[in-house]
Amino acid sequence: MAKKKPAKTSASPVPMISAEAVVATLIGHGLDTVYALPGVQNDHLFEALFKFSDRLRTVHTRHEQGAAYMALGAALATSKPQAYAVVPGPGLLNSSTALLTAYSMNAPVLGLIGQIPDADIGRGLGHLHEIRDQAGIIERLVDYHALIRKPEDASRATALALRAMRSGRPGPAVLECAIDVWGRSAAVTLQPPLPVAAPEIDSSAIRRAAKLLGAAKRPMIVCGGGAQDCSAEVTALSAMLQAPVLGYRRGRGVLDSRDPLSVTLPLGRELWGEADVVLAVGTRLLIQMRQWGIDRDLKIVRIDADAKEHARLHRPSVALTGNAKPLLRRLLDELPAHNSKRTSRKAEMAERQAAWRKRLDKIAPQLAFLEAIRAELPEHGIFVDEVTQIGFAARLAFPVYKPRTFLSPGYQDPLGWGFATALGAQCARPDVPVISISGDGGFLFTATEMATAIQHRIPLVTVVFNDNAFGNVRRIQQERFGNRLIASDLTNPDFVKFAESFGAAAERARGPEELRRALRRAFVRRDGPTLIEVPVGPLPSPWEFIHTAESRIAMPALKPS
Ligand SMILES: Cc1ncc(C[n+]2csc(CCOP(=O)(O)OP(=O)(O)O)c2C)c(N)n1
Ligand SMILES: [Mg+2]
Repeated sequence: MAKKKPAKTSASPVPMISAEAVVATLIGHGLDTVYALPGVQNDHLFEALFKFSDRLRTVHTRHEQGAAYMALGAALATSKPQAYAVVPGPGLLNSSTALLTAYSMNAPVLGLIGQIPDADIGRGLGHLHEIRDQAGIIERLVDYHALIRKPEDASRATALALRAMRSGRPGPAVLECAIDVWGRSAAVTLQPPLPVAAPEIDSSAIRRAAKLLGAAKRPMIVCGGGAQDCSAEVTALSAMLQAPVLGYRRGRGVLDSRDPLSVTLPLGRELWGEADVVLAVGTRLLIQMRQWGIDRDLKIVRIDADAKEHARLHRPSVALTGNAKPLLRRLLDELPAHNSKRTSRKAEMAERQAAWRKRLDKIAPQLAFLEAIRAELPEHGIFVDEVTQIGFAARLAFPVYKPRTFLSPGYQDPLGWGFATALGAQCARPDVPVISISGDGGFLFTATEMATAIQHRIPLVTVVFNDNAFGNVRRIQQERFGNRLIASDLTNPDFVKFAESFGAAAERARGPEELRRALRRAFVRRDGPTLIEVPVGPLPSPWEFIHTAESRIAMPALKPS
């Protein structure tokens, strides 16, 4: 999308309604799209969206879940704040899974949620879409929430929400506004973006971290979602320390997979067992600490935007709080003075990677499909993961070359997030191809958003791996519950005909070679969506590579400080 000028921020008050103040403030903060589904409580908001439609695009969806997931996908693909707008009650609840997922992924998504008439909030009169304690429900989902009570407050409330989404630990925020307040007019001063306070960098902690890492014999770096904007810094640190960089799911792509020091599971587990100092960047370290264990020989240097995160499970040797990028830069400046002489580990790592790649042959059918996708998806193309067999394998073995090109849900792992999230990623990044992979189960969660893809000409390529089952559940029932199959077989539509009935391009690909050829055709089609159905049989289990045992002697978790 062409860059548009931000809206002028008025120094002197101008008469406008609350909805106009909110929309103008979004534009003033650089937002260019709102994902939305209208309804009577938000009529004035949509009137304002109409008025500003030359500067803010409204992409309407077929279900509120789709709108919120699209905002999430746009936020993950760009790292910029994104907004969605829905009615109260059912609209809010329909969007709540995506909001929950945005929270668990620290993604800057702003929900604009309607309300019943201002004077009646909390009175239980049974207004259309009224829900008990809507603010209380929202407060359980996001860290920042406000109710706009009058037009004079609307712009500042919006700027405060957008600042909260970028401050400290990033994440979603919600603004509520009542049906009558959206349309109320007053003299409004538009609020320009508010500065985000950065915590001061603790130089002595940086020095301690540099000394620990510099003296380490087997340093290792673990990246989570909080490292996605620090690719250059992590790459430089990895080279300086000859430290392998583990990224699983949210940390993938921070260090290019083509670098032999870039690892995922299960080699990461092996390396965790050998490490003497770990630098953890924007990750909860849950798998490492809970599954792989921690002992006295392992020192941890932790970088996290949230001070509360450091010692939830284990007190680190050095805790650095704040945005990872400036902290890593300071560490890069300090490290050469303390770093040991390092010999290259590239050959050793390449050999170990190859050995693990052989063992991963157990999931060769999934890997063959991933190879076909990687061969056709350009370097900057975005892969959106799902809770499906090909997705589990992708988290382990799909080569990722750039940050923010592998979107994998956080710990919610909500089945059905993929298709709509990918639509949002493609909307926000029309300059690169985006591919969504789903199982037949997950795809049908938001498949009706195919209408959105057609209406807004979103050129997303969607691959549905169809085994006519909640395959993951079915395999567990077969292997661990004596083949007592229940609620895991699925009766599906013809996915090709389904997509075609919306007006999408669609084809069926049998096997990796056909998939590759179908993808080649699909990625050049930029005027609308493509669906490729890939029929598959039962696929081998990836779980032995994910649910692994300890690689260190586990110590009981320390009490949080
Ligand atoms: C919201 C939600 N509901 C249920 C689950 C549990 N679950 C995990 S995988 C799965 C089956 C997935 O089926 P499908 O999308 O067809 O993928 P397959 O395993 O067959 O490849 C289910 C039901 C979940 N992760 N999220
Ligand atoms: Mg399936």
